[in-house]
Amino acid sequence: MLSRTDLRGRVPSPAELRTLLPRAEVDVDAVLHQVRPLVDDVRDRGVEAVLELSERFDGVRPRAVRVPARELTSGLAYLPAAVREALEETIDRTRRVHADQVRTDVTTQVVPGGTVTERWVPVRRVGLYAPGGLAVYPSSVVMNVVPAQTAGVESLVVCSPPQAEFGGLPHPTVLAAAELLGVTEVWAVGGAQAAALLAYGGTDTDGTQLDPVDMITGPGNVYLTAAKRLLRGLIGIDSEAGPTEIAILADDTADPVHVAADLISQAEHDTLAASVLVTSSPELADAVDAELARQVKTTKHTDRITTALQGPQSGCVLVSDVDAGLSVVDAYAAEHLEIQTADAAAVAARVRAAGAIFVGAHSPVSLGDYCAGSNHVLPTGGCARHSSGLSVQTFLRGIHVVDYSADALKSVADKVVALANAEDLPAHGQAVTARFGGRDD
Ligand code: HSO
Ligand code: ZN
Repeated sequence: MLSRTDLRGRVPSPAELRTLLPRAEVDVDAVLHQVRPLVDDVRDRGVEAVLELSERFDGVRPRAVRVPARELTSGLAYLPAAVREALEETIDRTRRVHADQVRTDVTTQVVPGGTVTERWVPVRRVGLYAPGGLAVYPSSVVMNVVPAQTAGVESLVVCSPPQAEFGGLPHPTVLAAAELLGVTEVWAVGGAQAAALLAYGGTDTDGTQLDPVDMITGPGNVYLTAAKRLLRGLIGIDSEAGPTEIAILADDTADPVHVAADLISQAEHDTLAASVLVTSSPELADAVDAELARQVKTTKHTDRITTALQGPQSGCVLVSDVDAGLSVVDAYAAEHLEIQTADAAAVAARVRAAGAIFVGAHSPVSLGDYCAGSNHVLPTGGCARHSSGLSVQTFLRGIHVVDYSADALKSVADKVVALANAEDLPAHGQAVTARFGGRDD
């Protein structure tokens, strides 16, 4: 079922590996020319343009962008008790993990009378996106809102596409998650127009002001990603999200039933989702193929999953041993990496690049998607080589506060002057010596 790449007996370089490994080609550039006019239209015509675009892309024209306060609670009524309990558990676990990420200001005494403090200040206002599309994602509301709230962001708005089925409101499970998190501002807008409205702000149909944000986070389709790329600079963004990915590093101790189930679980998101098995055991590869064939038939979204598993972005990579497998998974830098090998914790500790790592037989990715306490907004497309998933840190800025006394400045004045002169910027040095009668002694 999975196409195979045989790397046994070879040790390709990281650069070579990047070309050998299966990976989706998601061409954000290719849609930029379609997205730019939409973004400009929202900048120029605000909510009127947004509502037209919602009608065109979501098949519904909401009465207003901002969900009225009385509708915010409507989602909870729709929610089955078991789902509410599960969301509450997720919120609690996610809050506990993210509370431990809070950073405290650190002051370094560089010399007597001379200090540098790193002060952590939350971004003032953020827009958090929960996608619609093939599935609805109340869990993504939790994963965006919890780190922002924990960081101390004072103003946040959740955006999610309007649903024709629900009268132009976002999906009720999204509203319910927002309500359980204490979010008071939700906008019914999706795609590129959501990013543009968040960046530029506007005036709603009833005259309410929709304030622009300083930063947008959260995954969406390629149009939202393209809009975020266009707007970056005016606003901050998290790393660009492509289709979801799972890589599993497994040896002959792995259970093929679990491996196949986990590969299928992420393929369920999207026909472009990537499921990659890296294994030192050809027997396991065969058993996983057989299991995939059996399990795919019995699950709900068979067509979507089959397309994803058979796509060029999915496959099985055979390696000589777990060490070689580690080089492969590091080069691939998966959004999600499972380690299903003997001594999984020790192997996991050696991984250098992954959005999140799931250790051993009882830590499937879908646990992390919902209830582990970890964040599921993670870097895709190899971005895990340089970026991290969403965390409290995403919403904080570190500001250096420099505080030197006269003596502390004087004691280093000659060094500043020397460096300033070396860079042919003597006025820099004079800004220091001016404080000591123009002399640098
Ligand atoms: N696996 C997705 C997150 C998700 N899964 C939400 C289910 N719901 C990207 O990490
Ligand atoms: Zn998932």
